[in-house]
Amino acid sequence: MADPFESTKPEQLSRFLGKHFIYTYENGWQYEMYLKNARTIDYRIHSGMVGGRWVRDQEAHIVRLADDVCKISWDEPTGTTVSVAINFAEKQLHGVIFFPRWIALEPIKTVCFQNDHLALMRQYRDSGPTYPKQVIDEFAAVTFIEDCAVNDESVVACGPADLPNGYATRRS
Ligand code: FER
Repeated sequence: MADPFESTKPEQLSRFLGKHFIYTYENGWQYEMYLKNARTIDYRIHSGMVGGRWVRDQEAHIVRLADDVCKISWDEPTGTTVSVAINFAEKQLHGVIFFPRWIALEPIKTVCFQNDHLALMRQYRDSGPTYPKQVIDEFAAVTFIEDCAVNDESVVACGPADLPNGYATRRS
């Protein structure tokens, strides 16, 4: 059987691991991601269809495409799948989000600290409806980037509503 992480090459990811960044898609949706280690991300969603949602320890597939470019892909317990390519040199990102039908109908059901509701999210996922998927295909401008340590539990430690004023509009 194929190794489910056969593309993951941690030795190629050192430049990316620990990166913490905030970005706004052209449709106005604002997101924040932390590359916690070679197979894990944490994130917060500041605005958009599922603004307010936040997640820690999401398993992800992270690969290097070039010195300043990596791609991060994952499958949520909700059934949403996401693939994001980020160019740190040009501060540009492209994301594709595949939302199951049940989230397009009632996005609010996923707006929570997901880690506290994993069984419920899987139940929603398995109840559907799943199709047709809503595909969101957008570029984003990366407005804030910093390097953190890996596995730092303090980077994404509260929900977006509990952050200090101006947190997401900082520029770097
Ligand atoms: C992103 C695009 C979509 C992202 C997360 C999502 C953290 C969606 C997650 C969800 O709704 O489950 O860039 O980055």
